[in-house]
Amino acid sequence: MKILVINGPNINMLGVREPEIYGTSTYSDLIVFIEKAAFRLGVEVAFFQSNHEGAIVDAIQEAYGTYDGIVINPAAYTHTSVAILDALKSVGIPAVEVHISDVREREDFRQISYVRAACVATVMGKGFDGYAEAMEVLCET
Ligand code: CA2
Repeated sequence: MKILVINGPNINMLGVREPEIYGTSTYSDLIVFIEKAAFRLGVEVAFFQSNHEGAIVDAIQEAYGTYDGIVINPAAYTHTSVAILDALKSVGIPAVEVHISDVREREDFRQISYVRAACVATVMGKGFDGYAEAMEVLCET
């Protein structure tokens, strides 16, 4: 099984500010964490991070025919992007939405998720562990 892990805008800045929300670990730490979890699960994993909506759409389209599952934290685009929703629907690859923080406990504008309609599950508020849980869900799907 091949899984593509997509992270959206500012996830590359993890550990730099707002440690009370996102923790003190960096994006590089996140990659290492996911690689170890993927090894334990026996899945292949690849990573894509971008601050640009269109680049994320391109990455989802390019996953077609190559990847069996997508783990996606669209970050702020979660709450705005019909384009990412449509891209996930267009490729039909099973996808799991992940959020490091528990967005249910946060601002009103974070209560909408456009991408959720194209995902088989959502994991939120579990920190980095949420990415491992998302891969487990894909293995069982
Ligand atoms: O909780 C999550 O994983 C989020 O997807 C993170 C996004 C936020 O817009 C979503 O509502 C929830 C933010 C990405 C990281 O933003 C940073 C902000 C300050 C310092 C470092 C990262």
